[in-house]
Amino acid sequence: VSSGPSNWDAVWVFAKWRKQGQTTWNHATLNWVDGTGSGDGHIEPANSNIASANDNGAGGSYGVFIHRSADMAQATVTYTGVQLRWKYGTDGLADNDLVEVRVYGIEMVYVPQGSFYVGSGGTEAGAFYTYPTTTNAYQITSEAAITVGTTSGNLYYPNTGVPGDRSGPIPAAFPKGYNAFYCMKYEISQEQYVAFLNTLTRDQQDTRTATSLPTGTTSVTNRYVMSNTSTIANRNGIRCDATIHSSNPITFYCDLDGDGTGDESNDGQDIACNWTNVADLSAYLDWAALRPITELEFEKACRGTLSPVANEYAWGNTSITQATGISNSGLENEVPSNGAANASYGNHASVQGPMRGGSFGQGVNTRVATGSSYYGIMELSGSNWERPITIGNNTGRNFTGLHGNGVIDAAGDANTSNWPTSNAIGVGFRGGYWEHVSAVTRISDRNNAADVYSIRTNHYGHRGVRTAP
Ligand SMILES: [Ca+2]
Ligand SMILES: [Ca+2]
Ligand SMILES: [Ca+2]
Repeated sequence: VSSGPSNWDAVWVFAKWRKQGQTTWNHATLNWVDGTGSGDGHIEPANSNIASANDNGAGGSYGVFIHRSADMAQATVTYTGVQLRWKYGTDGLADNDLVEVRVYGIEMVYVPQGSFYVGSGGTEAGAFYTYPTTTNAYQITSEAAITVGTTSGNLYYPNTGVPGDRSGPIPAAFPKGYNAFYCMKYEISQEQYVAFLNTLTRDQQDTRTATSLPTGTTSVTNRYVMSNTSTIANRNGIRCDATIHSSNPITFYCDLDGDGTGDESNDGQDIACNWTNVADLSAYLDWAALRPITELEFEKACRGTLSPVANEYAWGNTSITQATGISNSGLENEVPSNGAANASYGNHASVQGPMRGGSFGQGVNTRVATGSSYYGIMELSGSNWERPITIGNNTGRNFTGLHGNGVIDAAGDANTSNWPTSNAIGVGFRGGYWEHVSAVTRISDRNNAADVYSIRTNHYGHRGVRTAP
């Protein structure tokens, strides 16, 4: 659309490859000349645009955004004939090498450059305001460094909950949400996490799952590998077979119905992936050549450029309707059993876990009914508890917004400079989750914005972003 949010949805497309006979997957380097699809040798179908960045500094990009280039709303886009030029020589391949290629797509939403507010002027715990008036939200108008403190006009926040050290500055390099970025439309799904696991080495897979699966293990008692339980816990159906090879990579699959056959239509592939820790999330984002979202970008992704509404949820008002059950469980059309629901929160006995990404708003395509943000980003309030980079401690403030390069280390961890690591310092929580009271799911709630938890549990999830090329 060219009015209102003036933005578009896109798909982030990247590829992995391996030579015939290899077990190890590699990230594909795509051609980059000027970042426009045609200039890069890619083929753009009519009414589409292909955009990318010079990620490796040598004319190579780690993926491309493909999006509609003409106005269109509430309809399905289908493109055929997209072609991406791969710099396989750069990746060490010869013309006659035989290779296997896997191509991935992640739904993203474009958040345009522009000024916006953090804090709503409401009563949320630890919320941002313009010192000294707690009812005045703080406006971010550039990517310049921000002073945190108690001089009139500074960004500040009350010491309610675990909001951080109330210190600064927030350096210029810290992504503030003023500049344009792409944000994942949904939380990382179980299918996406399985796709990631299934390109890893056995050692990496062992690190990125809760069940112990080291080389030498040939049978698995607890097969739901993210919760490490023998039965499904809180709707995470990711598992592997009970009998596994002693050293080869394991094939994981979704099996929400628990019948031992993976990736059937009712196996919950589109359910948000819970039972993940910060190191899992960083590794996924590095593998996908994305990066973590910051808590300033989180508020922009929710509120957009609109004036804040005190105590608002991600859809821009203070009214929230709880999902009280699940229909079509695990199917691609999974929905709350009460059609008016727009969020998963409040620990309803008939929900007890995240739901399918985009499951709210049956037949009514308004922002409030669908529980969507200003830009159409889903489940920012409720579902899984998301883990943005905090401005509440030095480790968080030192984040510079580097993107992943598609490659994680041999142990299975992300290895991008200034990213959060397994100790989870520098990361907090935003948006609440399926078990929380509604107040914690508000856009500006910072009750746990600098809280440090490194464990895997049934309500931790995430989404990634990428600075716009
Ligand atoms: Ca199944
Ligand atoms: Ca969420
Ligand atoms: Ca990396």
